[in-house]
Amino acid sequence: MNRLIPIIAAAAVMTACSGKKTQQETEEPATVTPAQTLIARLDSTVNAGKFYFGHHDDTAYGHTWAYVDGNSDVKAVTGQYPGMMNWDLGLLELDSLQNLDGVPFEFMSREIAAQHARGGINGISWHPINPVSRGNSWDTSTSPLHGFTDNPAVLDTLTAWIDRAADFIGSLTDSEGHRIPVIFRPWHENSGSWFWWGSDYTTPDEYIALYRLTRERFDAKDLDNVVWAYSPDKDLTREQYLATYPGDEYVDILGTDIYQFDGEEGIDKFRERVAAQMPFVIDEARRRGKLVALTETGLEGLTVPDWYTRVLLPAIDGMPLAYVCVWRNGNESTHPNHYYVPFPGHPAVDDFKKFHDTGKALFID
Ligand code: BMA
Repeated sequence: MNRLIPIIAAAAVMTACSGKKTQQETEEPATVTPAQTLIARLDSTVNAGKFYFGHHDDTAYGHTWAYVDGNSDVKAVTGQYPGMMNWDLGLLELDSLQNLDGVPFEFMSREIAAQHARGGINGISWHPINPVSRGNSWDTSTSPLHGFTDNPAVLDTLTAWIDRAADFIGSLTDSEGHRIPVIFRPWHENSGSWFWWGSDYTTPDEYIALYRLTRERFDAKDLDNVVWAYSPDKDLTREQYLATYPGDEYVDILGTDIYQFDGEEGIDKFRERVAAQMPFVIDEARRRGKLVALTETGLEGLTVPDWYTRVLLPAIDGMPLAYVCVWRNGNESTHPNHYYVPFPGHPAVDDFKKFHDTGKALFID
């Protein structure tokens, strides 16, 4: 990656490029935002040949527990928390106190601060309801985005929801009141057609307008702690990937969600998918001075016990990824097979420890 400009210098260069007075002329220290600090950290991680290992809802609940202070399935197995935790804003748009998976937003704020305090990083995704049908993100019975910029009912609703998301993210502060940087990854997997913002329900221009509206509303509130990720799904050509790209001024991380399916039999397909897509994403990121991430991956139920070292690590070997995030460990009471990291007693424990011990994936105490 050629993003090695020290961040202070980068801030000074940006000031200079914007035609404003330079640091020397004004003798004011250049302001380094929390977002720039996080980007610089991710850069140096990539340059060291490592990536943050991420897990969704890591400290909220695991396979056999929920809301137990300090608990984490990743920690129970490896002794450390994942270097990255992901959280989801779904239902924040309705001012709900809990997200779509029951995680209280107050708990989320505290855990984001705790993860930041221990030196880890946080990501935020968002599964909002369909603004017209009021069904969930997967309700594609109506296509709210068709013509939405000229439809005040939809535009106003989305704008209000985006503002709520911005207010929440802007409220994330550490013990000294400083904003905590987060990776925000709205409108993900848009190349598929399972969400109402998916490709069958929007034109590329409408998708880009939605993503840009989101960023513009955040910027209007002067949020300086957001690193923006773009993450379409698998099986795309470079042209398809770029067709809905919001633009270099809107995006910091070029990502892709690629899961493995079908246990042992699906390994080759997963490898092929990663090998077909990540190289052009990496190439585009390099040319644009952006970071790259495998924004979601995993094998549900870990039916291949050595998946982490036999499949995942070789698939991404040598790729300059800032992070690799796997999805949640649903509770066995409601989601018995919906987990992506092993928990104590699971056959994949030894391999996951090996994955941890390679030192390539960053975990945190
Ligand atoms: C999906 C599943 C769902 C969950 C959703 C949002 O992949 O885990 O059970 O509600 O993500 O977190």
